[in-house]
Amino acid sequence: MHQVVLGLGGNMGDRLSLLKNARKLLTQQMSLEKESLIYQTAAWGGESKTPYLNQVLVLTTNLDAIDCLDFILNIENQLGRERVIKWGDRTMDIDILYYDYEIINTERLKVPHPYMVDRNFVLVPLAEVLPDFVHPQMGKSSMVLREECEDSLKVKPWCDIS
Ligand code: PH2
Ligand code: MG
Ligand code: MG
Repeated sequence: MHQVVLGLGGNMGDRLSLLKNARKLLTQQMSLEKESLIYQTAAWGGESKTPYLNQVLVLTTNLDAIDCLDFILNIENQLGRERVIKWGDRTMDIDILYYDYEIINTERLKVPHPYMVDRNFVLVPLAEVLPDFVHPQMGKSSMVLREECEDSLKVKPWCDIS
């Protein structure tokens, strides 16, 4: 079994239902171990003024990393994802933050997610669910990464999923 940590987010459509649907589709092939609260966050990077809902899930799966990626891309497509511009508005983005303790550096897949350490909308929910997990490249826990992050965008709890 592998532990995979996913960052979910979207800022178009019925954001809450889309997060719930993503979770439902993910758990068809993976089992859910932990989920963060859902946070409302200002759009990071790009030009968008539309706020996101973001959440981090911890799952276990038998899929290897590249099969996880294909599975996730398929779910994004099912949930209406269209890739128009980088960091543009989207219904659902699912990023692999961590896959076990692996470092993966291929053209298709980079793990840990290269931008995660710059983003409060990832680090706040991550520190909630895996405070002590150490980033394999940075050598720092989620809590330390969150404290050191210079991102000033607000990340506010939105609601519990239950
Ligand atoms: N995703 C992006 C770009 N900007 N901003 C927030 N708040 N949340 C996101 O998930 C997000 C973003 C590209 O993946
Ligand atoms: Mg992303
Ligand atoms: Mg993505």
